[in-house]
Amino acid sequence: MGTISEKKLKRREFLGVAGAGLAAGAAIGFGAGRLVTQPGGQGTGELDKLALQRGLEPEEARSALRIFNPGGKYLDEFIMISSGGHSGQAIILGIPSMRILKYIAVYTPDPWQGYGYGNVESREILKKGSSDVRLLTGGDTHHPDISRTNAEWDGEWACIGDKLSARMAIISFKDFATKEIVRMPNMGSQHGGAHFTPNSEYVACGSFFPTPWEPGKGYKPGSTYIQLTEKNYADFYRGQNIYLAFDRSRGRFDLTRSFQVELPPYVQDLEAVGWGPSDGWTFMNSINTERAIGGVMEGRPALEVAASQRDFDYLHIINWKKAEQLVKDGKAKEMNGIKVVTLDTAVKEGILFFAPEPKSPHGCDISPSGRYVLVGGKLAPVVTAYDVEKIKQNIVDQRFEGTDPYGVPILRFEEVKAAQVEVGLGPLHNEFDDAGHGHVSCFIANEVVRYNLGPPDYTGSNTFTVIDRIKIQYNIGHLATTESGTASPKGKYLVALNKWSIDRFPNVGPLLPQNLQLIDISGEKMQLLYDLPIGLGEPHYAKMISIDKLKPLEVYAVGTDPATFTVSPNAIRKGQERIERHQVGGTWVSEIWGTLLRSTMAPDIIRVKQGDLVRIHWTNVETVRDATHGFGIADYNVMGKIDPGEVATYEFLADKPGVFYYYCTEFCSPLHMEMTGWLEVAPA
Ligand code: RUQ
Ligand code: CUA
Repeated sequence: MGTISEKKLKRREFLGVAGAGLAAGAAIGFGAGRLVTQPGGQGTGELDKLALQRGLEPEEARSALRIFNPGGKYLDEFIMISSGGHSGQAIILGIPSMRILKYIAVYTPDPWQGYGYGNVESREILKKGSSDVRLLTGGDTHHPDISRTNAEWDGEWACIGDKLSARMAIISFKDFATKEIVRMPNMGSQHGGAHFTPNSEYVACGSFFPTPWEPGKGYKPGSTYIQLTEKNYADFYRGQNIYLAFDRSRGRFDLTRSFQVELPPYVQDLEAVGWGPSDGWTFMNSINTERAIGGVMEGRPALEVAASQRDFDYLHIINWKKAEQLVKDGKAKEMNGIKVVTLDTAVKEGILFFAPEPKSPHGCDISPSGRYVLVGGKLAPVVTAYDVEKIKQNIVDQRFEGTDPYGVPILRFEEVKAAQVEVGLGPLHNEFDDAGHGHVSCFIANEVVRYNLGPPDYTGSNTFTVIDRIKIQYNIGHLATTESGTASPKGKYLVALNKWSIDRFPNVGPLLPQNLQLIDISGEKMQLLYDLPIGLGEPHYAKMISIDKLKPLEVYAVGTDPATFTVSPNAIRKGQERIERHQVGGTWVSEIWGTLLRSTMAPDIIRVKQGDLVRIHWTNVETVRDATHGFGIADYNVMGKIDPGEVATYEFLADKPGVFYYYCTEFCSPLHMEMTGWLEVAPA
């Protein structure tokens, strides 16, 4: 074709390049009237041309303008904390720009952040967060949450769970760094999520795989053994839901005030902790209520077949306030360092109830009013809405259809259901906006589906009806809307966290990035704005908080120990540097107190003897923002950073003689290349 293709013509018409379209303001739908076309109609049409040159459709060009954030401007309205999946990290992004601002090392060492490479503070965090089996240096982060005041996020702390080894981590939003990891007792793995109670008294989290469970003794990783048979599984394996007591002033968990509820050996899945009418209650999904154990090579059907037989599993309903009172009344049993409300006690005292739920469900989310629990059917193409008021009334009235094999009362489905919304194939997670809508990810249909909630969340007609849907590329697992999971979501944006991304990006080999897609949810029709490849582990879940709720530090006050945000006992001032050698037990310790200031590492010569334990306390005495210094020693696997004002300790055994270089790894000044030193290890 000699001239312009039809498609291009159409686009040119739309862009207003053809004909009279270039006249003032009429040019292109993407606001370029203001940018390039001057009043009076004398436009250059430069943006139009650029869009054409790059083959961009008008909507694509418009989307680019809607989210583009030039350097130096602060146009982002939200900060998103996303899990980094099997990278063991958390990801911080700006929304709507979708720019990645930080990876936070949580369960996995990271040399840039000085996490796990000789740095003592982070080593202690990883050590404390390990099990008795061994030091754990990997994790599978799934679900973050943010600390709450009156059920609203206050932006002080975040927590994020490790699915792999049942751990919970606390991150401070003062410095976006991990402060503590705890290994949750009696649990083998977790997938309930991480959920702050409305005033951050506890973080609730449920187990995934049931653990072998010695009655009265519980489970200890690395020692409890009960042979895996179908009978033993039913009789001597158990799930758990934990309430980790949280000390918000220190940002630490307190196991002595924490408690657990023992659950039947179903595979417990995601949960939610309520507010408003659901305050005091936890709702939690389950799969495999068939109690299948697998055994394809032992003559049994595959687990996924045997575990999907029944049309209903059980929504677990836990009265956690009552459980807390039972613990205070001394009715819990101590097992492996935590108080456990046993299954028998939970049944007897009215702590635990079930409601049938179709069918191997996944996400469990509470509507902004606190009135509805929305369950994504996964194998059933419906979102089931449970009415919390009905649940509570039926419990008061003791209206049950029977009990499960462990005596747990089962509510009648029809009595507690508010509605079922037919959404499509593979519904997983529900997130909400400020206009009474739910948005559910449909994994098989590759869609986000929007529906109306019921009153008081949505008071119009057509309650619990699908009103819009948008295609996603591809296989959306999870999604996040702004401040969903609180009483007042903000609307505007939705991020789809997709598990597949085939054909979205240039091929960089068989391991493909995951794909995040930004969607505008402010209008009647949802609109796709942007794709963001994430070259890290799978982002299972994310939370988006209004940026003005965060009050991060700019620098640490000089001499700060970031673990506690107080003055470190090892803080020194410039001129107070010193080296000491002393014996602890049978070991010689060379202990160094040094300072970092552009462009000197003092000391710049450290002489020790082979076999010494070398302990270096660096105080970065800078007071200027961004004056971070790095630290790395050749051949000793020591690496890290020391932020302005920070005191950080690095430790290693100098077991090989030689003369080793160390240097600042951050290009911090014109004389950065000179910011170096020597470590001399004299042969023993
Ligand atoms: S969430 S299995 Cu739907 Cu943890 Cu990813
Ligand atoms: Cu300090 Cu480079």
